[in-house]
Order: sequence, then structure tokens, then C-alpha cells
Amino acid sequence: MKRTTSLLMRATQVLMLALIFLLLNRVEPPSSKARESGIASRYVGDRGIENDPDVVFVEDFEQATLDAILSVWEYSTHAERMSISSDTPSLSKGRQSLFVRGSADMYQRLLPGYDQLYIRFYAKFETSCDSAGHWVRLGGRNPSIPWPWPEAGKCPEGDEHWSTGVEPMGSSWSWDFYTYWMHMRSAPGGSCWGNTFSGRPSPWPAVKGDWICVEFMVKINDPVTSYNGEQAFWINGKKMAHLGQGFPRGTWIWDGFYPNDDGHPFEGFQWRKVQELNINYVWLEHYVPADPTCGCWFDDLIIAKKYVGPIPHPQSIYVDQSGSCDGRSPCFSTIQEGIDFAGSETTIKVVYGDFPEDITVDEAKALTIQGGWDSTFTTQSSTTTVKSITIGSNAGTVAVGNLTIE
Ligand SMILES: [Ca+2]
Repeated sequence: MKRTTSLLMRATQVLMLALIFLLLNRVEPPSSKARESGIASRYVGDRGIENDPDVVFVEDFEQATLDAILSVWEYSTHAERMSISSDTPSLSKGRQSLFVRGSADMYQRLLPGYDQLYIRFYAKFETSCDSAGHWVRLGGRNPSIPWPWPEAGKCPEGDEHWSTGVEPMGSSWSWDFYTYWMHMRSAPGGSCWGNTFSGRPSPWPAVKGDWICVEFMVKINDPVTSYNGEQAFWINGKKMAHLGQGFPRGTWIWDGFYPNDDGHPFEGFQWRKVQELNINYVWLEHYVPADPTCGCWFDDLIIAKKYVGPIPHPQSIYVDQSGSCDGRSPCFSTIQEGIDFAGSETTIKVVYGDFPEDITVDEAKALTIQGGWDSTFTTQSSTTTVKSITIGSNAGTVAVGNLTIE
């Protein structure tokens, strides 16, 4: 009894010291201000998002074979340049992504078509990539056709097609739209190549070698005579650009729009002049003719009628040696895995019993570690024992309960 008491006192002292240390070295978690809450915020790891009433298309690349994945899509080219990869975004529920080396594409109609859609996906470029050509697009064709037909270089007339996407532009690797619509500006010489909207280069470098959450939105003009169409895009959940009737101010220089406060209000998008033209396809394209060895991973693609947003860091994480956590999710069999997976503000609920772990916390997170939960995580009336807890100099705040150090 005496030994148990002294151990508990020692554990208490360690934790008190840790808390004092943390208060002195308090690091604020990353601000979530100005971040929108999307559909994905309700589905940890995108689990179950396919059943959301606002979701219209999901591709997580988790089927057993590439053939099975491609069978879902209406059209694809260069399957020999595609492979299933075990490299996935850190918060993804899955174990597979699609890797594409060189130019290849997949295309799917979204019938009968929509007036507003958001597309969110994760992508990662190889660090060796030099130059991106074109990339993932949403568009409309009237009438719809089961393969991509972009008509590059031709100015759309508003009754047949439009398309837009967000991509790392050329060799500057900066994010911008690449957009074809009926009032697009032509390049010197009269040809219509995709218009850009964020200056050249845009202020937002595209990072290579890391998974990036890309999302863009298109809203079709309605009525068809109006200019009230819009488009916007987000990188890692942060809105970069949003254009619509009257915003932002800027200046056209040939086929590029350069935002600036001294310019004219943007005229808005008249994407179409006939009702039949709407948003009716997704084209997952990796087009790198100038850099044919450039590889790119894709995963966790969602198309929805509302803003999707990045896969959320879970607010609660469950830890149970069996790895079942009574069906709760996300579930880990060690406390350290839970700490590593945790987001900026997370409660880690640990089942009672002995966890012979040396735990390390060294990231700027606000963590609450709760030991002593019963096996169904409904009451917290017992104790969890660990071997040690080490708090690193980068750690944020840590609060603990029902946890002892052996
Ligand atoms: Ca996946």
C-alpha cells in the first residue's frame, strides 16, 4: 500500500511538473478562424461521407485492383501509367491511393448535371516534377458525351461547353484556375487558352512532396442571360480565390485576370446561354507532356453540392489494446499512436488497465488524455497505467486524468 501511494505521489509530481512546464511553454494551437466547416467535418476519415445527401460522387481508390477502380469510371487512358500505392493522406481512412506517372486520365459524367458543385481531393506531386500541364477539371458539355473533349484553343460559345480546374501553373508551380467559358479572353493571336485569375504567377506556390487538399467550386449562372456564375478554390481548407459578379476588383491583361484594388470589379461568369448546359462531368487528368516522368498521387475525391473541406482531425480518439474500442472510431491499440494521430485539439480516451508504453508528446497540440474508461467507453471510473510520459520542448498543452505512471 505504501509503495503504491509513493508511486502515485511520484506520478502526480511528474505530471504536476509537466503541467507547470507546459504552462510556461504554452504554444497556442493553430487558429481555426476563417476556416469553413464543410461536409467532411462530420465524417472522420471520410467514413460514411458517401451516404451524405449532398455528396454526388466518391472515389477513394480502395478497390482491390486497378481494373476494379477504372471500371467505375466511364473512360480512362493509359492505365499502364497508373498503379495502386500504399501512400495515403495522413487522415485518410484508407490504405490505398492512385499513383500516375506521366500523362493519363479518367473521366466520368455526372448526370443529369448540376448547377453548383464542389470537388475536393488530395494530391501529392513528386519532388522531381518540373512542369505540370493540366489537371483535375469540372465541366459541362451539351449534349453530354462519355469521354473528354476539351476543345483546347477554341473559345466556347456558351451553348456547347465550358470547363475549369485548379492546377499548379506551368513551371512556376503556383495555384490558379485554368478556365474556358463563353466570355473568356484570348491570347495574342486570337486563340483561347485557359484563362487564369490570380496573377502570373499567383501568390500561392504549389508544394511538391506533400499531400495537399485541393477543392474548387463552380456555380452556373442562372438565368442563362445573367453573369451571376461564380468559382472559388481552397488549398488545405484555406480559401485562396473567389470570383463572381462584382468581385474581386482587378485588371485583364490578355487572357489573365490580375486582382488589384485599383482595377474594375470582375464582371462575373456567364458560363452558359442555354439551360441545357450545366455541370455534367469530372475529368481526373494528370497531363504532363513537357515532363513525362512527373508522378502524382490522388486520393479521397469527393464531389458534392456543398463545401466539403479537408478530412477533419478527430475531436476524440479511442485507445484499447484489442484495437476494437467497442466499434468507436478512430481506434488505436497504443496511446502513442493516438497522440501521433491527434489534431490540434483532441481528447484521447484510453481504456483502463496497463499500457507498458513510454509515451512522448512533442507536438504543438492541445491534448487531453483520459485513462480509466470501461471497455464500452461509457464510464471513466478506473485507472490506466503507463511506464512513462516525456514532454518535449515543442509540446502544446496536455491535461491528464485517471492516468498513473508505474
Ligand atoms: Ca484511399
